[in-house]
Amino acid sequence: MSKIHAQAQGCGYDEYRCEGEADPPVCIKLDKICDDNPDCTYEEDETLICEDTEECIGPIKWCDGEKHCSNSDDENECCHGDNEETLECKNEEGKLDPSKFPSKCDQKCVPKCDGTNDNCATLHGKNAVHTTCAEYTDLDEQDCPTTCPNDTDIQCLSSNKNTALPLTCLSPEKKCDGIQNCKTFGEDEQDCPTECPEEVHFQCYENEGKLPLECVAGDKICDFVQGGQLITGHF
Ligand SMILES: [Ca+2]
Ligand SMILES: [Ca+2]
Ligand SMILES: [Ca+2]
Ligand SMILES: [Ca+2]
Repeated sequence: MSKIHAQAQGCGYDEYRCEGEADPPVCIKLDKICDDNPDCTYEEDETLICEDTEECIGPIKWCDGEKHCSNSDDENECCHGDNEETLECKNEEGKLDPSKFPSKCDQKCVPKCDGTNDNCATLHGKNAVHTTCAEYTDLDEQDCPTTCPNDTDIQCLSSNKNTALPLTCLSPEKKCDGIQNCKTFGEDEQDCPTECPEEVHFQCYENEGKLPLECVAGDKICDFVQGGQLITGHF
């Protein structure tokens, strides 16, 4: 056990902080762990034992990432809230949020289909101050669509080389509108025309070099009067 571990829990360096919300916390000397006498309110100092050998392991070595029981009893089930209760991920309106995935081990809602494994499968340090996720699975990244629903959609390139996720789909009007909507590479604003086609006689030069390109037919004029908004009118 590190010094930081004990200190941060409000107990001394040579003490274990018992489970529970007691204030001040229940602190026991380390030699009270596995001494055959329950000292903690919930008796975890005596009840965390290897099933096969019945060796008492105690709460500090339980779920610390290191195997102490020959059959790994102490490291097998280290999830938090690992119970029958189902975790539901809801949005602000109280409806199920399809963009979130219930990461049951740490009882959190994590981003689904964002290209990153966020689903914690095994936590370590059940009794540590800072629990860490020891193992992730990609359950939150399975069955994700990788192409946009409409053929005309602009599909932004993913910043993640190995996956098309997160999927960003833009409506075609977002192409060359002067706003970089594909956040990572901005490809919706690349290869955009910079000159008006020949059949159109001029472009509005106040807008020169900027997108969106405003092309005006020869029988119209550019008018910049209205609050800087480009409007066009006839001669
Ligand atoms: Ca004890
Ligand atoms: Ca262990
Ligand atoms: Ca994810
Ligand atoms: Ca755009």
